[in-house]
Amino acid sequence: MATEQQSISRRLRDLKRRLKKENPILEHVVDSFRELDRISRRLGFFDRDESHANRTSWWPLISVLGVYSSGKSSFINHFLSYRLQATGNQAVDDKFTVICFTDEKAVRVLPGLALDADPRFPFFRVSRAIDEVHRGEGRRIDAYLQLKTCPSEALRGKILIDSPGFDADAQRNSTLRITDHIVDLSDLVLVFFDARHPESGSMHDTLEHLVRRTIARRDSNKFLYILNQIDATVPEDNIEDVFASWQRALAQSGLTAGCCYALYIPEQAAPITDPAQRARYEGKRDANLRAVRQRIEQVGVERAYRIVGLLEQTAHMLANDVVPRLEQFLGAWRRLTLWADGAVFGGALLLFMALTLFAGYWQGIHLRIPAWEVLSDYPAVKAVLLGMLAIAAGYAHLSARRWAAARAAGRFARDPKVQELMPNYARAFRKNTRWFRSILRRQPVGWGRRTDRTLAQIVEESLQYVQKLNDQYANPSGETCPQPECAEPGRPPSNP
Ligand SMILES: Nc1nc2c(ncn2[C@@H]2O[C@H](COP(=O)(O)OP(=O)(O)OP(=O)(O)O)[C@@H](O)[C@H]2O)c(=O)[nH]1
Ligand SMILES: [Mg+2]
Repeated sequence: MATEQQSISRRLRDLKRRLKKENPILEHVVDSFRELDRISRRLGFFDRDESHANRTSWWPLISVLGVYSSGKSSFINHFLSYRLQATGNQAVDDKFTVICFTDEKAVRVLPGLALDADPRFPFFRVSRAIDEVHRGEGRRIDAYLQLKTCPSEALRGKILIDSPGFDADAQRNSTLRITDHIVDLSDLVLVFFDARHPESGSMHDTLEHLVRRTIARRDSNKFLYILNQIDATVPEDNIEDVFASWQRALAQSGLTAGCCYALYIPEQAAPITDPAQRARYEGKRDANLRAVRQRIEQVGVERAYRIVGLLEQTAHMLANDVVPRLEQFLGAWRRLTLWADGAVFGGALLLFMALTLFAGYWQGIHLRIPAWEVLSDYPAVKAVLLGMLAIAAGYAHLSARRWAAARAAGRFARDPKVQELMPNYARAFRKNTRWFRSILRRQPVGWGRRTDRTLAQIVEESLQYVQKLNDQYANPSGETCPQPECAEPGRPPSNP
């Protein structure tokens, strides 16, 4: 355990060192996360090997999702200028590939376990999340994930995720769970569509899961919708019609404003013979590829806001969710323990009274138990008997506390916020009900006015970080879309 903690603090030190060069504001954010970790450990909410800093990707994360065989992997290879991912017209990718930079010359492929067990990557402990939706599947993490390292300079300081296409029949809950996880963590989500197959089942699934369900998100501006393979429209020269019908499909799924691009991958397309048509298609393709690239390059900005946002969110969560729930738990535990003690000791007293009355040991208000009087010559035996009685009473009280703790914890089992972090809450409940903790204590262990002030200070700091980021970036939200195909907010997406 101690080594786990050392390795967490070593990791955070490494992170700070790297961020110092890249973005000094984030370097300080690491310290604030450390403070939150300390508070969480004192509350018993975190183990020594846990850190709030592990709940996010510190590197900008770009995911490529969408229709199968739409060219997701081809786009990644084009972006990296490296033939990293296999491409082909059948469903090629059957698992998610996390791609990160390496200084080595060669590409390495590592199993999903490497991602599941390493807190520096965005899939840390994702097997648990998979287990929640599909019991036992978490063990098969290698079937869902792999890690590839690649020496392409375009990748330096970023993480890319390639994904299996959305296939109407093959979608399983675990895959959707991972997709949701990726969407939550990503700073930029490229959703790919295929200009060749506007009506496929995969298209329908993509519209449902990655358009309809995501448009109401607060961070919906991180989604870019890409109609790929528009070179397929060259023979009929009907790019406008194809684009318009794609836009209608998006609009039917609720997307009335969003960043939409039409393009094709230069290396994959057959040459266009007619010079005028070639110039038109290539002009469109290059402008859109440039715009997508620009958004990818900008993603470091979004990442910085995301991390600062997480800091504030975590401080709020501890003060407004975790601590009030622990207080409620303590209240329930106290009441149940008092009831159980009352029942056990009251019952024992009643039984004693009934037996002694029945045996006729009461003379008025005086109780005379002959066997006890015989023992008056043996004080040591009396002391041992009284000691045993005290031990039995202590044991009964501890059992009542344990029973009450289990019952009180059970009351929270259906609370979705507790369910999400069940192991953490269970640990904090245990810490608060250890045998030497008084049931009369109202404040959770590790909580007090000072901790409350520290959390308020962290929230204040996070606002200051946001201001500093605003000062640092001329266009902090990265919301504008400097590309020709982008729809303006509030207006339907434009035609090409
Ligand atoms: N003509 C043309 N073909 C393309 C383009 N992009 C990709 N392709 C071809 O389309 C097929 C599918 O491309 P992939 O990159 O494997 O597609 P994917 O989305 O990664 O597919 P899955 O991983 O199976 O979901 C391959 O045969 C590519 O050569 C494009 O812009 N134009
Ligand atoms: Mg692929």
